[in-house]
Amino acid sequence: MDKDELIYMYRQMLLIRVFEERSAEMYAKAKIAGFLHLYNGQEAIAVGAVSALNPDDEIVVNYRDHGWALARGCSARAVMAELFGRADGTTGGRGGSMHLVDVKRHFWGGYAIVGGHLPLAVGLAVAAQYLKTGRVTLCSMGDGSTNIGTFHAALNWAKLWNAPIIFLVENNQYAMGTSYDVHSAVPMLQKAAGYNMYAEEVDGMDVMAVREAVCRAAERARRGEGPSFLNAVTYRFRGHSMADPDVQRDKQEIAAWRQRDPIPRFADEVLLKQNLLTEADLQAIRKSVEEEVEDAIAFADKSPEPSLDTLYDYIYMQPVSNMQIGGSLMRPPKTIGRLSATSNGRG
Ligand SMILES: Cc1ncc(C[n+]2csc(CCOP(=O)(O)OP(=O)(O)O)c2C)c(N)n1
Ligand SMILES: [Mg+2]
Repeated sequence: MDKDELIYMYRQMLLIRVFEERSAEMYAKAKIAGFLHLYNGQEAIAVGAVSALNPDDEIVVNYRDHGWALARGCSARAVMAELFGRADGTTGGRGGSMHLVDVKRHFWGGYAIVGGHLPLAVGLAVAAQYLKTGRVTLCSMGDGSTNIGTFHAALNWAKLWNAPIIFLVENNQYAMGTSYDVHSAVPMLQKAAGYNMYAEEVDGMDVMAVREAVCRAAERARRGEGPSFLNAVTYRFRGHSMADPDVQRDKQEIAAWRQRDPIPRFADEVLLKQNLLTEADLQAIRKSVEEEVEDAIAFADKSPEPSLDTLYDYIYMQPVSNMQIGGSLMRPPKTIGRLSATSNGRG
């Protein structure tokens, strides 16, 4: 990789971190409704993985998706507008935090049902194989998802069909507040071995290690060698979502993992050590990232809410008018407003 590519990766990780820190503030100010799952600590995975793929390779992820959308090149403006539920968001304000999608960028989202996206990812991979597009599908998931039925169905079909897919587990070692040892009967790689699938464990706090592992897996898929399984060991620095006070994890454990923060680590071990950047350059990058996020917030704030007239759009393949759907009973009442941020569930 050349210097500019390395600096780009650093900036992308920092952009995700700053974007999410500001998102948490916007959530507290009730600018963002619904759920908000932050990616702090896991940035090296999305940035490393995306850097190893072609722009038209397919990516499918779970609800912890802001970092993936930004790493894939969605603008901070569009992602923030989506979090705000506004018309200029990646999904027109309809999806919100957990359903960021950008079809142009082959970024299929953003799924809230744990493990629900895995069979969809296998479908994308089999389609690419059938149509001979040469595209690889990358499907990321949490460690908790690896206990669910669709995980096993997806690995089975992927192996049986020799599908060009990479299953990337973002193993932050917890499903909500439940640790891996408590939620899973066997070690992670044994699950891949159950389907006789090529597997590797990778340091998810090291952006270059993730990039190299995904490169290897993508090359295998393109050579027709079928699916790969990567267990990227990582840690999230905050609670499961904004609704989680994070009382179940040990404070010392959190502090120890924070010492391995992938962003300063990459700056120290690569950028500064190889004299690619100075401390002053790092400060300048931070400033430009902070400005970009500030601009995204201002943009999202000004963006309009989706019009009520479009409430039933994108539901049917062949659009029908509101009247056709159900006459006056199905039409939205004129008084309907934005859902209040304070009426959220937990999540
Ligand atoms: C089928 C299903 N069951 C339960 C939930 C509630 N739920 C949301 S996230 C989550 C934990 C998932 O943990 P993991 O897969 O490790 O992902 P992480 O949040 O750590 O990224 C649970 C149980 C859900 N969304 N879907
Ligand atoms: Mg997890």
